Amino acid sequence: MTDRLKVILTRRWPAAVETRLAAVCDVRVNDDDHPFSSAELRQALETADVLGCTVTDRLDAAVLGAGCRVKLLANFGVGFNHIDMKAAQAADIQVSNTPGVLTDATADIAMTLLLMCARRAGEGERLLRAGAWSGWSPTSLLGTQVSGKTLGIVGMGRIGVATARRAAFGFNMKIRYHSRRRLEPVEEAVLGAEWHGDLVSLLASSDFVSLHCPSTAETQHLLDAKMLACLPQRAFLINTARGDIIDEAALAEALANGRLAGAGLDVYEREPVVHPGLLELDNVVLLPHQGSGSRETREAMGHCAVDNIEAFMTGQELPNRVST
Ligand code: 8YV
Repeated sequence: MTDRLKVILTRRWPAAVETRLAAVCDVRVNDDDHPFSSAELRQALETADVLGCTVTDRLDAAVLGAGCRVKLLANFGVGFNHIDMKAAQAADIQVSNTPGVLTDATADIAMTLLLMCARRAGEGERLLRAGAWSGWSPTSLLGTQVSGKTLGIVGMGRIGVATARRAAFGFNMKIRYHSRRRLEPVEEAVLGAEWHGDLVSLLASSDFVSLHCPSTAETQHLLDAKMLACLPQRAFLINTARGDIIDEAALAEALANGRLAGAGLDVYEREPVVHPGLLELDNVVLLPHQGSGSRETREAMGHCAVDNIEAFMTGQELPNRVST
């Protein structure tokens, strides 16, 4: 029994997944599900063989320094910008993630935000709950039509494509995109998608822009004040990717000054802190990082993470190894 792999989960995972893991490993869970401090992360790295981590764990070079016993960071999530990959590599730690299984759930949230901000759904609900609805009127709470408009997608990976499919086939939207990798001609034809090598030209010609690129050194504040100014005044900006791709202060200012029609955000620069300027505005819909938050998806993410842990246990190639 003593040679069972020791796994520490920094957050609670869906019950079925924890049960599956406990059948094959010695698992320690975080009973009250609090986010781990750097000291707790460090202690876990020194005492376990595998750390099941999430976006709330800041695994930087200081935490991943010498003396780690952990040899696998099994990330519960696809994005891994919270892990210093160079430091992990230097400490001989493998990293795995959970791609694919959260594509649909995240694309659904992107469309939720797009529809909510275009049709002022948050504002309407707040008005009604405040007891301030005096009844229907021909001119109250008028939003923007979504069907037939142009959607600009930044980052045409799995989630970008899934969002484009929903927008094109569900809402008859015209799809334009900016991405490192261009789709195959046949994929472009199916979606009716037009590639823009230049981000400025994509921004300038979109009614809605949805971000689906990863957070990397190159995409930090990709949407800064200058780029935000390239969006038409009628445009709405949607972000389900990572908060630091947008300069949040510049976005709050553009929205407050009416230089941008609205925004729908699921992710933030300093989660769980949200820029106070955004909290005051009616033309922004704010969700608390719910992109992958369906029961089915979170369970699938957990099972995907466990598949990687089991492969590690048996010395096999990780199905979802992340490399730099
Ligand atoms: C996850 C996400 O739930 O997978 C991702 O990259 O952004 C989320 O949907 C979160 O990151 C958990 O680690």
